[in-house]
This record gives sequence, structure tokens and C-alpha cells, in this order.
Amino acid sequence: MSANLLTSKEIKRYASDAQFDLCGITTPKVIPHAAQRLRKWLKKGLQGEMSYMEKEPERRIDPSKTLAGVRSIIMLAINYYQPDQASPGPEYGRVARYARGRDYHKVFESRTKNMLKAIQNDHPDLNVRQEFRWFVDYGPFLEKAYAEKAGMGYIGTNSMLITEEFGSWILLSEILTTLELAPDVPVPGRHGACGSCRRCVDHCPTGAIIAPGVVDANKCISYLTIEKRTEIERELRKKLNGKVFGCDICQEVCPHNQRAQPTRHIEFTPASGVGEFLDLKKVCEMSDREDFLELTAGTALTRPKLAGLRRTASAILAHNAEPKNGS
Ligand code: B12
Repeated sequence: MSANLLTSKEIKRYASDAQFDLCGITTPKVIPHAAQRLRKWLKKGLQGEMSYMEKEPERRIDPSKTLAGVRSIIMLAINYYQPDQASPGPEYGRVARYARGRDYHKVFESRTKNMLKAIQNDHPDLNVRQEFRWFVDYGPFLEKAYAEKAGMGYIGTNSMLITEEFGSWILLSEILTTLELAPDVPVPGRHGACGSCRRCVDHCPTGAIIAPGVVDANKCISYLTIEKRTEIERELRKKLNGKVFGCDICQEVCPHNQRAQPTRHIEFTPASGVGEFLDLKKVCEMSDREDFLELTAGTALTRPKLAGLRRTASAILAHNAEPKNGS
């Protein structure tokens, strides 16, 4: 263990040099209320078919099970906000903002590697490979809970981490380290600060926010269009309303997101990926992996695979073709 080789202030400078928008530091102590919430969420089956969420929940809860001797957690965030354009028509499906450009895992990965390379160059005594472990959301880790504890914002009723600077339009990643770093202080008095506001609950088309901070994935359009592998049931299909990949409604209606700022990162802009709209007929016509990868390679849209994306696109088109009440 290399004590005091680096300060929190220096880590934040490295994070900023590596083009992260926010950086917060906290201790790796288990957060009991977050652990409790995760256990309850799993017990109720709110994870749906996401079996990876069921694996090793104790590891997700306790960072020391991932990196022995971990002393600090460095939380990183990037703002990806971009305004919506008018839809070209019902034959096009909308992609959630975070996924319109390059796959965010790749963006975070390359920036984290650059950050750690810079640290290693400046501190040859440090064994960065051994003393730092990083991942982007696929790792077993409660990102929002540790980001809240690292003073980056607070978890709102829609269950998202809401920051002062960018609202909730940020993505997170983390570096676990054996270095002892001075922790940031959680934003005082903000926990549960949505108060009586229920805009996200009331606007969610499928009623997926079943209690403050609790999302039933089985109903969430994001889950249905990205993570769920089997058919989407009829009642839920009707509510997709053109959303072919992900959903931003619970963020769009959030008053805290008035402070949204367009992203400065070109990787998140439509020009770097599939863009905001997909031609649903074209998606349905894609017959092989080659066609699919031509459209989605390097973006987050590879996640549902061809079968998942085609299933959603055809569900939207089928619903559009149904006679509507009163017509
Ligand atoms: C599984 C998952 C999903 C699932 C389940 C969503 C969910 N809310 O759990 C699905 C597929 C539905 C999903 C959807 C989305 N996701 Co997602 N998802 C994850 C993942 C991989 C795990 C989250 C998790 O642990 N869920 C389990 C439940 C128990 O935890 P939770 O909702 O986070 O609950 C916590 C809070 O309740 C908190 N808490 C504790 N005490 C208290 C007390 C109060 C009063 C409150 C309010 C909360 C609170 O503790 C709990 C445990 O930490 C994380 C990445 C990660 N590794 O953390 C990304 C992550 C949460 N997703 C993210 C994003 C961007 C999205 C979408 C916006 C994508 C989109 N546009 O379609 C939507 C948003 C939907 C929503 N409102 O949640 C970002 C969120 C960034 C942010 N600003 O918060 C993350 C952090 C990924 C990332 N690397 O940035 N996601």
C-alpha cells in the first residue's frame, strides 16, 4: 500500500484532465440503507430477467469483496445531455439520449485508462495495476449510492442521481483504490430532497416507479427495450410510444433537469453513433448480424442484439397499424 502518494485534489485534477465532468471521492464502507434496498428489490423480483443483478449481491454491496484492501472510491461522471429534435414520423423510433452516440462504456474505458496512465507516468513508485480497479456499470457496484455518498448529488424519486451541475443527465463509473484519499462530504440535507414532487411517478407511462427511488424493471420501458430478451406483453407494448431503445421520460419531466446543459463531448452526439431516430421498417428488415452491426457497432444498441431490437421495432409498427379508438 502506498499511503499519501496522491491527494484527492490531485486525483480530481487527473479526472478533469481526462475529460470527466465530475469527480467525487468516498470511502468503501458498506452503505446499509442501499444494501437493504438492493436486497428488498431482488426479493420482490423487480430485476425481471436481469439475472446478472441476482449474482453475488453481497459483492455489489461491499466493494472490499472486489478489491482486497480497498480504502477509497473515486466516482466519475460525464454529462451526455442533448435536446430532442422533432420526430420525422411514426415510422421512426426514438433512441434515449445516452445511447445516440458512441457506446458510453467505451468512452469511459478510454478516459479511465488515460487517467490511470497519467497517474502512473507521474508516480512510477505506484503500482497502478495493483492498486486501482475500475469499471463502468457492468461491475458489481452500487454506483448511484456511492456517487451520492461522494457528494456528487442525491438520489431522486425517479431513482436517478441528480447533480447540481447537470441534473440527472450524467453517466457514472468508478475506480476502487487501495490509496487513502480524503473523502468528500455528501450533499447535506439532500437525501430524499424531491419532497412531495411526483412528476416522474405520474408521467411514467407504465407506472414503473412504484415508490420513491424504487423502479420495477419489469414495467420500465428502458428495461423492456434494452434488457428484456423475451416478448414484451401486449399492454406494455401499447405504451412504448415510439421508444425503440431506452426511455428518458422520468428525467425529462424532472424539474431539476431544467439545469441541463448540452454535452461538450462529441462522442455522445448523434454524429458519433446511430443518432436520435431509427427507421423502424429498416430495422425489421435486417436479416443478419452483418446488417445489425453495420448500424450498431460501437454503440450501446448492440445490447439487445438483433432479435431484441427487431422485436421492439415491430411491436411499435404493429401498434401504430392498429385501429385507434374513435377512428
Ligand atoms: C439495473 C440498472 C437498470 C435497470 C433497473 C433500474 C433501477 N433503477 O434499478 C433498468 C434497465 C430499468 C435501467 C434503466 C435506466 N438506467 Co440503469 N442501471 C442499472 C444498473 C446496472 C444497476 C442499478 C441497480 O443497482 N439497481 C438496483 C436497485 C435496488 O437500485 P437503485 O434503483 O439504484 O436503488 C438505489 C436507491 O434506491 C438507493 N437508495 C438508498 N436509500 C434510498 C433512500 C431514498 C429516499 C431514495 C430515493 C433512494 C435510496 O439505494 C438503492 C441501492 O443503491 C446501474 C449501474 C450500476 N452498476 O449501478 C445503471 C444506471 C443506474 N442506469 C443509468 C441510466 C442512465 C439508466 C436510464 C436513464 C437509461 C435510459 N435512458 O433508458 C434508465 C432510467 C430508469 C430509472 N428511472 O431507473 C445510470 C444512471 C445515472 C444517474 N444519473 O443516476 C446508471 C448508474 C449507469 C451508469 N453507469 O451511469 N437501469
